[in-house]
Amino acid sequence: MKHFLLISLCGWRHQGEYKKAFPTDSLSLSAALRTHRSKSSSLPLTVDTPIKTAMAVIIRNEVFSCFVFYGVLLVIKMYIIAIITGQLRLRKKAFANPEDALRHGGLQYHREDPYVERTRRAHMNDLENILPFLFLGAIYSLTGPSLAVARLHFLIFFAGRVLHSIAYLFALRAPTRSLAYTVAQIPCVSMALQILLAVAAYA
Ligand SMILES: N[C@@H](CCC(=O)N[C@@H](CS)C(=O)NCC(=O)O)C(=O)O
Repeated sequence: MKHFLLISLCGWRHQGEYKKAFPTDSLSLSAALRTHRSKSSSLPLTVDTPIKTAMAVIIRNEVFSCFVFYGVLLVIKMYIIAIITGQLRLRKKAFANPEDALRHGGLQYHREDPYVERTRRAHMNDLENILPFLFLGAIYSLTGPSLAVARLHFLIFFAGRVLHSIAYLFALRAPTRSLAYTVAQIPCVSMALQILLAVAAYA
């Protein structure tokens, strides 16, 4: 995987070759990828085909696929909180914008509601934490961790963030939310340190 990072960085010199191997229209691209996949298990990791090799590594990387699975679930979780916020606004008649309030009964409903604000804070906290995870997890996946260890990182983060949302939305007794937040931070700190170690040689 160190080879991968290195060849990715110096791969810009091989763009002509990349364009030949991976045409820009999607049908030709998928055909080229299929051909490459069928051949690549016998291909040595050489610097003459850096981008092809890098793309094949990403596509075949099971840790990356595992990361994508949990990452996408967390994005869906965030969408669900946004939908809940919208529904609560309607139910509690608490609108953030005067035009919405006018449409739903009058300007008096241009106001804040404590529970709508709670769901907004849950969403904000997701943004503060899940976006960094999406960055860290993607890079970490490419540093060559074992699938079991990587899955544990992703699963702990996922479980911690789901519990954080539940604790926030249902106002569970403290310190449930703080504990969930802390548990979810542990794999993130671990991934950040492992990424730094993997790239320290290039700093
Ligand atoms: N921006 C956060 C930073 C620290 C944090 O994320 N704390 C967790 C555990 S106490 C939390 O749930 N904070 C509540 C929040 O962000 O609304 C804050 O202001 O609290």
